[in-house]
Amino acid sequence: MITFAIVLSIVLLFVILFLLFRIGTLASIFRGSSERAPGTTKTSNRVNSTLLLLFLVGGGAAFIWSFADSWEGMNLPVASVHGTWTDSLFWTTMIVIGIVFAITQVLLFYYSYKYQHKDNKRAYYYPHNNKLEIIWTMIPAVVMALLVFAGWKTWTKITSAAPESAVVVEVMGKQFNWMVRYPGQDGQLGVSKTTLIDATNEFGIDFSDPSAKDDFIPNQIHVPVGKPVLLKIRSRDVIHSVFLPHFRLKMDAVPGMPTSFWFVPTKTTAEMRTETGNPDFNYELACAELCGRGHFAMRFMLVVDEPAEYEAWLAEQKPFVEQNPGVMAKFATEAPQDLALDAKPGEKAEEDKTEL
Ligand SMILES: [Cu+2]
Repeated sequence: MITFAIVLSIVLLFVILFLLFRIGTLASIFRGSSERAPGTTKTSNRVNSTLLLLFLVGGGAAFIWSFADSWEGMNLPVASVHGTWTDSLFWTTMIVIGIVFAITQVLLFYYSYKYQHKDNKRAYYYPHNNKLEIIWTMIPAVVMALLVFAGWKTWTKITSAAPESAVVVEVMGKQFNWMVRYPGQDGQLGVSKTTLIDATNEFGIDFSDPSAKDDFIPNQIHVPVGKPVLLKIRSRDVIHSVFLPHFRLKMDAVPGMPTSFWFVPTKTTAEMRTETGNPDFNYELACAELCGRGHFAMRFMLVVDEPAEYEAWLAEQKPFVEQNPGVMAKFATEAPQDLALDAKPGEKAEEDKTEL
Protein backbone atom coordinates (compact mmCIF):
# COMPACT_ATOMS: atom_id res chain seq x y z
CA MET A 1 0.00 0.00 0.00
CA ILE A 2 2.84 2.33 0.97
CA THR A 3 4.65 1.48 -2.28
CA PHE A 4 1.52 2.30 -4.26
CA ALA A 5 1.19 5.68 -2.50
CA ILE A 6 4.85 6.50 -3.22
CA VAL A 7 4.50 5.61 -6.93
CA LEU A 8 1.29 7.65 -7.16
CA SER A 9 2.97 10.67 -5.53
CA ILE A 10 5.89 10.49 -7.97
CA VAL A 11 3.52 10.28 -10.94
CA LEU A 12 1.52 13.24 -9.63
CA LEU A 13 4.73 15.19 -9.15
CA PHE A 14 5.68 14.62 -12.77
CA VAL A 15 2.22 15.64 -13.92
CA ILE A 16 2.46 18.86 -11.91
CA LEU A 17 5.92 19.60 -13.28
CA PHE A 18 4.71 19.00 -16.85
CA LEU A 19 1.71 21.29 -16.35
CA LEU A 20 3.95 24.03 -14.89
CA PHE A 21 6.17 23.69 -17.93
CA ARG A 22 3.13 24.01 -20.26
CA ILE A 23 1.90 27.06 -18.37
CA GLY A 24 5.35 28.63 -18.81
CA THR A 25 5.14 28.03 -22.57
CA LEU A 26 1.63 29.47 -22.81
CA ALA A 27 2.63 32.51 -20.74
CA SER A 28 5.53 33.23 -23.09
CA ILE A 29 3.13 33.03 -26.07
CA PHE A 30 0.74 35.49 -24.37
CA ARG A 31 3.63 37.85 -23.64
CA GLY A 32 4.02 38.03 -27.41
CA SER A 33 7.34 36.30 -27.62
CA SER A 34 8.00 34.87 -31.05
CA GLU A 35 10.61 32.65 -29.50
CA ARG A 36 9.52 29.14 -28.88
CA ALA A 37 10.23 27.50 -25.58
CA PRO A 38 13.26 25.31 -26.26
CA GLY A 39 12.44 21.90 -27.68
CA THR A 40 8.68 22.42 -27.77
CA THR A 41 7.46 23.41 -31.18
CA LYS A 42 10.24 23.31 -33.69
CA THR A 43 10.10 19.57 -34.28
CA SER A 44 6.38 19.14 -33.75
CA ASN A 45 5.72 21.97 -36.19
CA ARG A 46 7.66 20.23 -38.91
CA VAL A 47 6.25 16.80 -38.05
CA ASN A 48 2.65 18.04 -37.97
CA SER A 49 2.88 19.94 -41.23
CA THR A 50 4.47 16.97 -42.97
CA LEU A 51 1.79 14.67 -41.55
CA LEU A 52 -0.88 17.01 -42.91
CA LEU A 53 0.70 16.79 -46.34
CA LEU A 54 0.88 13.01 -46.09
CA PHE A 55 -2.77 12.95 -45.03
CA LEU A 56 -3.65 14.96 -48.14
CA VAL A 57 -1.88 12.50 -50.42
CA GLY A 58 -2.89 9.32 -48.52
CA GLY A 59 -6.46 10.49 -47.83
CA GLY A 60 -6.86 11.67 -51.42
CA ALA A 61 -5.66 8.33 -52.77
CA ALA A 62 -8.02 6.44 -50.42
CA PHE A 63 -10.89 8.69 -51.51
CA ILE A 64 -10.25 7.99 -55.21
CA TRP A 65 -9.78 4.28 -54.55
CA SER A 66 -13.06 3.99 -52.59
CA PHE A 67 -14.89 5.72 -55.45
CA ALA A 68 -13.36 3.48 -58.11
CA ASP A 69 -13.91 0.36 -56.03
CA SER A 70 -17.63 0.86 -55.43
CA TRP A 71 -18.36 2.51 -58.77
CA GLU A 72 -20.47 -0.34 -60.15
CA GLY A 73 -22.46 -0.86 -56.97
CA MET A 74 -23.25 2.85 -56.77
CA ASN A 75 -24.12 3.31 -60.44
CA LEU A 76 -26.75 0.74 -61.30
CA PRO A 77 -27.96 0.83 -64.89
CA VAL A 78 -30.86 3.26 -65.15
CA ALA A 79 -34.20 1.95 -66.42
CA SER A 80 -36.73 4.78 -66.29
CA VAL A 81 -37.32 8.06 -68.12
CA HIS A 82 -37.01 10.28 -65.06
CA GLY A 83 -34.04 8.21 -63.87
CA THR A 84 -31.84 9.74 -66.59
CA TRP A 85 -32.91 13.25 -65.50
CA THR A 86 -32.13 12.42 -61.87
CA ASP A 87 -28.76 10.96 -62.84
CA SER A 88 -27.72 13.96 -64.92
CA LEU A 89 -28.77 16.32 -62.12
CA PHE A 90 -26.86 14.23 -59.60
CA TRP A 91 -23.68 14.14 -61.67
CA THR A 92 -23.79 17.85 -62.54
CA THR A 93 -24.06 18.68 -58.82
CA MET A 94 -21.41 16.12 -57.96
CA ILE A 95 -18.90 17.51 -60.48
CA VAL A 96 -19.47 21.16 -59.44
CA ILE A 97 -19.13 20.52 -55.71
CA GLY A 98 -16.40 17.91 -56.33
CA ILE A 99 -14.18 20.50 -58.04
CA VAL A 100 -14.68 22.98 -55.19
CA PHE A 101 -14.08 20.25 -52.61
CA ALA A 102 -10.83 19.13 -54.25
CA ILE A 103 -9.47 22.69 -54.59
CA THR A 104 -10.31 23.69 -51.00
CA GLN A 105 -8.93 20.49 -49.46
CA VAL A 106 -5.68 20.62 -51.43
CA LEU A 107 -5.17 24.28 -50.46
CA LEU A 108 -6.11 23.64 -46.83
CA PHE A 109 -3.52 20.92 -46.31
CA TYR A 110 -0.85 22.36 -48.60
CA TYR A 111 -1.02 25.80 -46.95
CA SER A 112 -0.83 24.22 -43.49
CA TYR A 113 2.49 22.84 -44.65
CA LYS A 114 3.70 25.89 -46.55
CA TYR A 115 2.84 28.46 -43.90
CA GLN A 116 4.03 26.52 -40.88
CA HIS A 117 5.67 28.63 -38.19
CA LYS A 118 9.19 29.80 -38.87
CA ASP A 119 11.16 31.93 -36.42
CA ASN A 120 12.27 34.51 -38.92
CA LYS A 121 8.91 34.85 -40.62
CA ARG A 122 6.03 37.08 -39.49
CA ALA A 123 2.45 36.65 -40.73
CA TYR A 124 1.42 39.15 -43.38
CA TYR A 125 -1.27 41.47 -42.04
CA TYR A 126 -4.11 41.43 -44.58
CA PRO A 127 -7.38 42.21 -42.84
CA HIS A 128 -9.85 43.07 -45.57
CA ASN A 129 -10.56 43.18 -49.30
CA ASN A 130 -14.02 44.12 -50.55
CA LYS A 131 -13.44 42.90 -54.09
CA LEU A 132 -12.36 39.48 -52.90
CA GLU A 133 -15.32 39.25 -50.48
CA ILE A 134 -17.76 40.06 -53.30
CA ILE A 135 -16.18 37.52 -55.66
CA TRP A 136 -16.21 34.62 -53.21
CA THR A 137 -19.74 35.39 -52.10
CA MET A 138 -21.27 35.98 -55.52
CA ILE A 139 -19.78 33.03 -57.42
CA PRO A 140 -21.00 30.34 -54.96
CA ALA A 141 -24.36 32.14 -54.61
CA VAL A 142 -24.94 32.16 -58.38
CA VAL A 143 -23.75 28.57 -58.84
CA MET A 144 -25.89 27.32 -55.94
CA ALA A 145 -28.93 29.23 -57.27
CA LEU A 146 -28.47 27.63 -60.71
CA LEU A 147 -28.17 24.15 -59.17
CA VAL A 148 -31.25 24.69 -57.01
CA PHE A 149 -33.21 26.01 -59.99
CA ALA A 150 -32.23 23.03 -62.19
CA GLY A 151 -33.14 20.68 -59.32
CA TRP A 152 -36.47 22.36 -58.76
CA LYS A 153 -37.35 22.11 -62.49
CA THR A 154 -36.46 18.42 -62.62
CA TRP A 155 -38.30 17.65 -59.37
CA THR A 156 -41.42 19.44 -60.65
CA LYS A 157 -41.37 17.29 -63.80
CA ILE A 158 -40.83 14.08 -61.82
CA THR A 159 -43.55 14.77 -59.29
CA SER A 160 -46.13 16.11 -61.77
CA ALA A 161 -49.54 14.40 -61.93
CA ALA A 162 -49.51 10.96 -63.56
CA PRO A 163 -51.14 10.62 -66.98
CA GLU A 164 -54.72 9.29 -66.97
CA SER A 165 -53.62 6.20 -68.84
CA ALA A 166 -51.13 5.15 -66.13
CA VAL A 167 -51.19 1.58 -64.85
CA VAL A 168 -52.19 1.87 -61.19
CA VAL A 169 -50.54 -0.30 -58.55
CA GLU A 170 -51.14 0.11 -54.86
CA VAL A 171 -48.09 -0.67 -52.73
CA MET A 172 -48.55 -1.17 -49.02
CA GLY A 173 -45.67 -1.52 -46.58
CA LYS A 174 -46.09 -3.45 -43.38
CA GLN A 175 -43.82 -5.06 -40.84
CA PHE A 176 -42.24 -6.93 -42.60
CA ASN A 177 -43.13 -7.23 -46.23
CA TRP A 178 -44.62 -5.39 -49.15
CA MET A 179 -48.06 -6.14 -50.50
CA VAL A 180 -49.43 -4.88 -53.79
CA ARG A 181 -52.93 -4.56 -55.14
CA TYR A 182 -54.11 -4.00 -58.71
CA PRO A 183 -57.50 -2.46 -59.45
CA GLY A 184 -58.55 -5.27 -61.78
CA GLN A 185 -60.77 -4.96 -64.85
CA ASP A 186 -62.61 -1.79 -63.83
CA GLY A 187 -59.41 0.20 -63.21
CA GLN A 188 -60.73 1.30 -59.81
CA LEU A 189 -59.17 0.32 -56.51
CA GLY A 190 -61.83 -0.59 -53.99
CA VAL A 191 -62.18 1.42 -50.78
CA SER A 192 -60.01 0.19 -47.94
CA LYS A 193 -60.24 0.88 -44.22
CA THR A 194 -57.75 0.10 -41.51
CA THR A 195 -60.60 -1.13 -39.30
CA LEU A 196 -61.27 -3.97 -41.75
CA ILE A 197 -57.75 -5.40 -41.62
CA ASP A 198 -57.58 -9.00 -40.47
CA ALA A 199 -55.44 -12.07 -41.12
CA THR A 200 -56.93 -12.70 -44.58
CA ASN A 201 -57.89 -9.21 -45.65
CA GLU A 202 -54.49 -7.65 -44.98
CA PHE A 203 -55.25 -4.54 -47.00
CA GLY A 204 -58.47 -3.90 -45.11
CA ILE A 205 -60.42 -3.81 -48.37
CA ASP A 206 -64.10 -3.04 -48.03
CA PHE A 207 -65.58 -5.74 -50.24
CA SER A 208 -69.01 -4.22 -50.05
CA ASP A 209 -67.60 -1.63 -52.48
CA PRO A 210 -68.33 -2.97 -55.99
CA SER A 211 -65.02 -1.73 -57.39
CA ALA A 212 -63.17 -3.91 -54.84
CA LYS A 213 -64.65 -7.13 -56.20
CA ASP A 214 -62.13 -7.49 -59.05
CA ASP A 215 -59.07 -6.16 -57.19
CA PHE A 216 -56.28 -8.70 -57.17
CA ILE A 217 -53.23 -9.12 -54.95
CA PRO A 218 -50.34 -10.72 -56.83
CA ASN A 219 -47.01 -11.79 -55.35
CA GLN A 220 -44.97 -9.91 -57.96
CA ILE A 221 -45.40 -6.50 -59.54
CA HIS A 222 -45.71 -6.63 -63.31
CA VAL A 223 -45.61 -3.46 -65.39
CA PRO A 224 -45.47 -2.87 -69.14
CA VAL A 225 -42.37 -1.26 -70.65
CA GLY A 226 -42.73 2.27 -72.02
CA LYS A 227 -46.06 2.93 -70.27
CA PRO A 228 -46.56 5.22 -67.28
CA VAL A 229 -47.01 3.39 -63.98
CA LEU A 230 -48.52 5.08 -60.94
CA LEU A 231 -47.62 3.68 -57.53
CA LYS A 232 -50.09 4.57 -54.80
CA ILE A 233 -48.15 4.06 -51.64
CA ARG A 234 -49.28 3.58 -48.08
CA SER A 235 -48.17 1.97 -44.88
CA ARG A 236 -50.06 -0.10 -42.37
CA ASP A 237 -47.87 0.42 -39.32
CA VAL A 238 -44.63 2.44 -39.33
CA ILE A 239 -42.79 4.51 -41.93
CA HIS A 240 -41.39 2.39 -44.76
CA SER A 241 -39.82 3.60 -47.97
CA VAL A 242 -40.48 2.29 -51.47
CA PHE A 243 -37.07 1.97 -53.09
CA LEU A 244 -36.59 0.81 -56.68
CA PRO A 245 -32.96 1.72 -57.35
CA HIS A 246 -32.89 0.91 -61.10
CA PHE A 247 -35.77 3.32 -61.66
CA ARG A 248 -34.22 5.93 -59.34
CA LEU A 249 -37.46 5.76 -57.41
CA LYS A 250 -37.77 6.34 -53.70
CA MET A 251 -40.85 7.44 -51.84
CA ASP A 252 -41.77 7.06 -48.20
CA ALA A 253 -44.75 4.95 -47.18
CA VAL A 254 -46.28 6.88 -44.30
CA PRO A 255 -49.07 5.55 -42.08
CA GLY A 256 -52.16 7.71 -42.40
CA MET A 257 -50.76 9.74 -45.30
CA PRO A 258 -50.91 8.04 -48.70
CA THR A 259 -48.13 9.09 -51.10
CA SER A 260 -47.61 8.35 -54.76
CA PHE A 261 -44.94 8.24 -57.44
CA TRP A 262 -45.20 7.64 -61.18
CA PHE A 263 -42.55 6.53 -63.60
CA VAL A 264 -42.06 5.11 -67.08
CA PRO A 265 -39.91 1.95 -67.23
CA THR A 266 -37.64 1.91 -70.28
CA LYS A 267 -36.08 -1.55 -70.16
CA THR A 268 -37.78 -4.89 -69.76
CA THR A 269 -36.44 -7.43 -67.29
CA ALA A 270 -35.22 -9.50 -70.27
CA GLU A 271 -33.35 -6.53 -71.75
CA MET A 272 -31.78 -5.84 -68.37
CA ARG A 273 -30.63 -9.46 -68.13
CA THR A 274 -28.80 -9.05 -71.45
CA GLU A 275 -27.39 -5.65 -70.50
CA THR A 276 -26.05 -6.76 -67.13
CA GLY A 277 -24.98 -10.18 -68.41
CA ASN A 278 -26.78 -11.65 -65.43
CA PRO A 279 -29.43 -14.23 -66.40
CA ASP A 280 -30.91 -14.06 -62.89
CA PHE A 281 -31.34 -10.30 -62.85
CA ASN A 282 -34.58 -9.03 -61.35
CA TYR A 283 -35.81 -5.58 -60.46
CA GLU A 284 -36.18 -5.36 -56.73
CA LEU A 285 -38.40 -3.30 -54.51
CA ALA A 286 -36.61 -2.78 -51.19
CA CYS A 287 -37.44 -0.79 -48.08
CA ALA A 288 -35.15 2.18 -47.57
CA GLU A 289 -36.36 3.04 -44.08
CA LEU A 290 -35.06 1.22 -41.02
CA CYS A 291 -38.51 0.08 -40.00
CA GLY A 292 -37.81 -2.57 -37.39
CA ARG A 293 -36.22 -5.93 -36.79
CA GLY A 294 -37.36 -7.57 -40.02
CA HIS A 295 -36.54 -4.56 -42.21
CA PHE A 296 -34.04 -6.56 -44.25
CA ALA A 297 -36.78 -8.96 -45.32
CA MET A 298 -38.79 -6.33 -47.17
CA ARG A 299 -37.97 -7.46 -50.68
CA PHE A 300 -40.48 -7.65 -53.49
CA MET A 301 -39.98 -8.56 -57.12
CA LEU A 302 -40.89 -6.26 -59.99
CA VAL A 303 -41.04 -7.53 -63.56
CA VAL A 304 -41.04 -5.20 -66.57
CA ASP A 305 -42.81 -6.98 -69.45
CA GLU A 306 -43.36 -6.26 -73.10
CA PRO A 307 -46.94 -4.86 -73.35
CA ALA A 308 -48.28 -8.14 -74.81
CA GLU A 309 -46.69 -10.20 -72.02
CA TYR A 310 -48.12 -7.81 -69.48
CA GLU A 311 -51.64 -8.20 -70.92
CA ALA A 312 -51.25 -11.97 -70.80
CA TRP A 313 -50.17 -11.83 -67.16
CA LEU A 314 -53.07 -9.52 -66.35
CA ALA A 315 -55.54 -11.93 -67.91
CA GLU A 316 -54.24 -14.76 -65.72
CA GLN A 317 -54.83 -12.94 -62.44
CA LYS A 318 -57.75 -13.96 -60.28
CA PRO A 319 -59.63 -11.44 -58.12
CA PHE A 320 -58.91 -11.70 -54.40
CA VAL A 321 -62.53 -12.49 -53.52
CA GLU A 322 -62.52 -15.40 -55.93
CA GLN A 323 -59.41 -16.84 -54.31
CA ASN A 324 -60.67 -16.18 -50.79
CA PRO A 325 -64.42 -16.64 -50.91
CA GLY A 326 -64.45 -16.66 -47.10
CA VAL A 327 -63.81 -12.92 -46.86
CA MET A 328 -67.19 -12.08 -48.33
CA ALA A 329 -69.02 -13.68 -45.40
CA LYS A 330 -68.07 -10.81 -43.12
CA PHE A 331 -69.44 -8.25 -45.52
CA ALA A 332 -72.64 -10.18 -46.19
CA THR A 333 -73.59 -10.02 -42.49
CA GLU A 334 -72.39 -6.50 -41.80
CA ALA A 335 -73.65 -5.07 -45.02
CA PRO A 336 -76.90 -3.09 -44.33
CA GLN A 337 -75.35 0.41 -43.99
CA ASP A 338 -72.62 -0.22 -46.54
CA LEU A 339 -75.11 -1.54 -49.04
CA ALA A 340 -77.23 1.52 -48.46
CA LEU A 341 -74.20 3.56 -49.47
CA ASP A 342 -73.83 1.50 -52.63
CA ALA A 343 -77.47 2.02 -53.54
CA LYS A 344 -77.03 5.72 -54.34
CA PRO A 345 -73.61 5.95 -55.96
CA GLY A 346 -71.81 6.97 -52.80
CA GLU A 347 -70.09 10.33 -52.52
CA LYS A 348 -68.61 9.06 -49.27
CA ALA A 349 -67.07 6.04 -50.94
CA GLU A 350 -65.71 8.20 -53.75
CA GLU A 351 -64.14 10.51 -51.21
CA ASP A 352 -62.38 7.62 -49.49
CA LYS A 353 -61.04 6.37 -52.77
CA THR A 354 -59.46 9.62 -53.84
CA GLU A 355 -57.64 9.76 -50.54
CA LEU A 356 -55.75 6.60 -51.38
CU1 LIG B 1 -39.82 -1.16 -44.12
